[in-house]
Amino acid sequence: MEYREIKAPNLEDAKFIIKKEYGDRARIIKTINESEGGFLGLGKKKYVKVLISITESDLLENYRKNLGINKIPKKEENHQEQINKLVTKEESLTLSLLMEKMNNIEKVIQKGNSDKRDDIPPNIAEMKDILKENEFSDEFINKFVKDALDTLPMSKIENRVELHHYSYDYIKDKILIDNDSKFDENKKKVLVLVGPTGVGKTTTVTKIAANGIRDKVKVELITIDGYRIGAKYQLEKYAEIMNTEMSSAEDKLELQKLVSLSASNLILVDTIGRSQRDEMNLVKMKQLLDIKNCEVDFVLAISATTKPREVERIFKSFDIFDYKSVIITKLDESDTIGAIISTSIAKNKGLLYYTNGQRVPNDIERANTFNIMSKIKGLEMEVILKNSKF
Ligand SMILES: Nc1nc2c(ncn2[C@@H]2O[C@H](COP(=O)(O)OP(=O)(O)OP(=O)(O)O)[C@@H](O)[C@H]2O)c(=O)[nH]1
Ligand SMILES: [Mg+2]
Repeated sequence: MEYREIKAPNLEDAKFIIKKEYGDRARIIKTINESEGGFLGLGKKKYVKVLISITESDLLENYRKNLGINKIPKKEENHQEQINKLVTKEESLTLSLLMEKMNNIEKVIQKGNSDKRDDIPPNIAEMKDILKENEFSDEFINKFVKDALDTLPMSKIENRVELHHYSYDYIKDKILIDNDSKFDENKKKVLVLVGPTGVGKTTTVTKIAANGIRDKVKVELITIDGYRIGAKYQLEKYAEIMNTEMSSAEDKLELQKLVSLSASNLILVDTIGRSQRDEMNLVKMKQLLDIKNCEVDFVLAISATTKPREVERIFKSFDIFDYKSVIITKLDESDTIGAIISTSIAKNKGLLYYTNGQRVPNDIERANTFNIMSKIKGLEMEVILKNSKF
């Protein structure tokens, strides 16, 4: 079974197109009235979207009939050639129908050859699109589709809201939250922030410090970024404002000494931003950060603005630090975090914080499943609200 979405100015036009394109055997499943454009609610253009089901053989047969082509194009033929062949035969249709037809032909070829969505029910296809829109990895999406098809009865799949509930729980149950990294006055803990350049490590270190101080934790800041003009100064300024200790370590011995002698409960180490491609310097930094005789957690800071294809690479490059958890920074600049969520799930890393602005100390939140799930766009509002704490 194939599913098609037809867009037309009104239902009558949509039916005309459906009849012309797919003949009598196309079945209308759903009609949605929508509007687009306009300004402040004025001048919106109304249109209707109609979802129909049709079998693939009928579909191709109808294309063939409509376009006056006797042979169904072979699958191995170049897609563009197929489209060109079909389009050049088309002389009588109006330009709009022609455009519609080309889109549909492209979809048939794509679906037939690559996506294999032929058997996917429309609600699962829609959820697949939502996950894609949120930039979840292909691996995550494919597993989701498989699990949904394997575990859900058809009655639940066909109920859109039920499927949204399932999807919400599916993702929520997989997200890991780092709840262990609690800072208290009875022990000494070192938190080392590593990550690519400019993601907001120094800013985040100061935000965590300020929140620690607020919670009556004795906090100390250490930077190993003492060489860069301005880098040390940036942290020094914040330490001064927060009235907390701040030191700079130039080598492994110095760092170890500072940590061993510290009487603080939370020692935050700010590191030098390193590109995920700069493997040599990442190894050097790892050697410097080899702190002994103390509880040390490495945390990867990664910006929500990172391109999806870079996310996995960053996670992988910083593997040498054996980081325990992840901080998502700059969520105010991009709220598309599917790539970071799916990669942290795949790599078994917990989410610790997310930051959502430049203001110190306000723009930081401890991660929990609810606030992370609320960042996923496209899920039904009633599903979000039902799971919301508020
Ligand atoms: N919009 C936004 N900007 C942020 C956030 N966190 C940090 N920044 C800004 O990002 C810029 C870089 O922040 P830093 O804290 O210096 O980043 P860094 O990772 O320490 O940079 P390097 O040490 O050079 O690698 C600054 O302008 C910060 O104000 C955030 O959550 N949202
Ligand atoms: Mg920095």
